[in-house]
Amino acid sequence: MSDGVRCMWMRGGTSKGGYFLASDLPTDIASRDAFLLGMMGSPDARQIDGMGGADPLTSKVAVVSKSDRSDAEVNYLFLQVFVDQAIVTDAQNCGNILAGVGPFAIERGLVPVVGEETDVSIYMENTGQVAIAKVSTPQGNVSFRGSAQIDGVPGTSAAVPITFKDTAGSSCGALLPTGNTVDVINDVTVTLIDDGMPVVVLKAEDVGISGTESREELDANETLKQKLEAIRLIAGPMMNLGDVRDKTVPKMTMVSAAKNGGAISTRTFIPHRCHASIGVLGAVSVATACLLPGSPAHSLAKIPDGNRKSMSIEHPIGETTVIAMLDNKGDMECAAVLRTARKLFDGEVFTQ
Ligand code: NQM
Repeated sequence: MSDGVRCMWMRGGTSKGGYFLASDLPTDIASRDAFLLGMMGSPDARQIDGMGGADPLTSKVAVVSKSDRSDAEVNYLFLQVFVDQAIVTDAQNCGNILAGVGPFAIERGLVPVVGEETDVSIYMENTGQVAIAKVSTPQGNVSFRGSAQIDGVPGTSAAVPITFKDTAGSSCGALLPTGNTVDVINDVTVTLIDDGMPVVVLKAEDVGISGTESREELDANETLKQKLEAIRLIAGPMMNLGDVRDKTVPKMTMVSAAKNGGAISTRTFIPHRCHASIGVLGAVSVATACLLPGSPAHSLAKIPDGNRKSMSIEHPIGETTVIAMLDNKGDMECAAVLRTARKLFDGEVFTQ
């Protein structure tokens, strides 16, 4: 394809990527993926010949369309474009890129503005759940300006609070796909959990780190990376994800006691590089693991009282707060996370 394709580039939460209307992309998946790899500049560690930022967090795509479902206004398909391999995968969702979907859908005319704030209901095709994003729409238009701050993004922007429901078992079929709160893989105690994102939760000390290391230090720790990948390849089939060699799930989250007054501290591999912070749905899964007696996270976590728990999930560059709303049985009813988003450009992108 030598013609340009209409695209909006946006920061969504702590990620960045291209937002497309489904109708602007080839319908054939092989042609679509070839286009996306070319426009991102993959495979290449520097993505020098494309739009990608040489990091999995900035090599992402949202494909959005009007929904004909009764419970959602738009459909959102998330695609991860690998940086250094010719792979485009829909095997995971992304709650950060999700933050840009509401504003994008309004700007493209898929959803009407209804007042100062507009709720956009979004069907997440990757996992089959609906999220509600509140978008700031003063004077009939999307506004990205505001006073909300999220760790990992300088400055402030308009708040985009997102509420998730029914995230348990999004990709694995059950919150605890093995039926156990705890499993042991390669002598390491793990919780295999999926509350919106499949995550292997393990104690940092059990794989030889303190949990206070920087992203750069962990990315340079080849021994740790080998240990994590060995556990991940065994965990994949146990979590009903099949062979995960070429998949970006499950994520690997190492937990330790919170250092800054939060609920827990985390370091997450997504899965082969350390996350600069933590994914949105990844944070929801970790928060849920904290609530499960017996899990490696539970013994380290500081859990607030009450059925509405504000849980600060600490990460290498700050924290992400998950508001967990529990039902009377103590199960997670819904979770909310504050994100922000920003439009960076609107135009056409080209592939080779
Ligand atoms: O867990 C990175 C991100 C993500 C995913 C990743 C995400 C989520 O920070 O919902 O947002 O885990 O690959 O964008």
